[in-house]
Amino acid sequence: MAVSAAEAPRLALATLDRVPADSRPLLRPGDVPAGMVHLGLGAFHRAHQAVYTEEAVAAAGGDWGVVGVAPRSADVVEALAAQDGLFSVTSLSEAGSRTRVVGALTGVRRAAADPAAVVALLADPAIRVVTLTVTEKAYQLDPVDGRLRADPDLAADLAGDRPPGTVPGLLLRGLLARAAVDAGPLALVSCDNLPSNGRRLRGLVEQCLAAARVPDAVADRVRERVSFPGTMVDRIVPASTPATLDAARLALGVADLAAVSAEPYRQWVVEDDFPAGRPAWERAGAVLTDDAGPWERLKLRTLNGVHSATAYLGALAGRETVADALRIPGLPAVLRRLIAQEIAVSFAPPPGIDVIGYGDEVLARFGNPAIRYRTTQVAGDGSQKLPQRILHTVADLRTAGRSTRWTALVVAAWMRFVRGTADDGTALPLDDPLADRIRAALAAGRDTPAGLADALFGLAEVFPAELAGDERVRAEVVEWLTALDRHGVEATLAGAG
Ligand code: CS2
Repeated sequence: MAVSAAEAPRLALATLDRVPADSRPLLRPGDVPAGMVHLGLGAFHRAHQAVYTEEAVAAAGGDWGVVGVAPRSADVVEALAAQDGLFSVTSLSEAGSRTRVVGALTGVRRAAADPAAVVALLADPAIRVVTLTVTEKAYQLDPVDGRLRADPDLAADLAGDRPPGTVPGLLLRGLLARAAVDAGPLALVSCDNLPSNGRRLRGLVEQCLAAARVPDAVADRVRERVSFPGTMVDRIVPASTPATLDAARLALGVADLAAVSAEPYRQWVVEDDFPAGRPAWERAGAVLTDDAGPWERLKLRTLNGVHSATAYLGALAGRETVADALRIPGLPAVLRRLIAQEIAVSFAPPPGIDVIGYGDEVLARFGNPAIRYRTTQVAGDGSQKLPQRILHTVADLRTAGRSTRWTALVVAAWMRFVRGTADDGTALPLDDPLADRIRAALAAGRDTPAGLADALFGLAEVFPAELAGDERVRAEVVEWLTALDRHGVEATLAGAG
């Protein structure tokens, strides 16, 4: 029976009996001892690793309860704490929706409120796997060369001048505390959309050890006991909205303030390098492999690259969601050409995968009208996303002497997006860790297509020197910028055949 928002009790262990039987969790928080920590309690983790881990433990057992740590956000921690760690995932498709409560979390913490408790948790011998979904920018790595960024908060964390507040700082202090008590081996698993995410995370830890001047013997002890499996993670999970919470309440009969909604599809490819064991994620459909690299390139270049392309062009054309943007006449055809003529020929896919077919499925997933993924959400943090999503493709196409026409359109769309005005004159948000640098570059340049291109190609954190100096790519980008400037997105795409 539907209950109104005001009268619905909160989702919690004590109210689970009010939840329809087929929506109840597979595990009861508290029944399974903690074995994992997850850093980053955003919607993606709740709809992805938490679901896989709950299903794996329900199928195969193991002490793999997850302690969820939010680096900063208080809201999600408060909501989950009040719900005994329970939350629901609603899978949305045109055919209907299905809501299920997930019981993977055995506890939640907010690092900013008590960093020492999180460092102690990372040093707990019971913890043998740490997964991360903290978004690209939280790694504080330069997207072009993977070097640690010069940032005052990070520097203070690495110097040990204060309790750690950044993700690299928490990891470093946690690993050092772990080595000090000899807590045993650990897998540190990046589940963010970074290129070679396992290698990037290893590089991050190495750079932190060096910057903090950790003595060699201690650094060696850390290195010997930590593995960095690479992963490819995939599920389209938009930010939750009041409508997400309403849908959960209607389905469950109780109020869930940590509810998320997602597409039904999900995929997880994980390198099987866990020195102290792992949940049987394969029992939940994950693929365990020796090398996630080809999967990661497939997904970052095709799914995420095309997501970003749709987001920039869609936002410029005033479309609120990715699904709305796909209804711009001519856009699906352009995206198919981008995939077939440039992305698919830029890298070696996993054996047996046809990139064009994968791309068609991706476009069908983006078109799911039940998923309201805002174009401006995908468009955010472009300086951190563009390199692995589009620019690595451009670099490989250049090396092979191939055309970069469609990837140049995506670069031009990003440039026009960060300039801050949609085709109808509406202001667009610049939500990016390099926003100040981008604004300064724009202010110093001329507001012409060539001036815009030159100003932004000069951002060395985004564009490697060889790419910024490539006259052909620059000319293609300027040509697209000129067309977008004169005609706007819709007419440009209509004439783009
Ligand atoms: C999106 C991703 O917001 C974004 O940048 O491209 O979050 C995307 O939805 C996921 O990677 C899908 O697996």
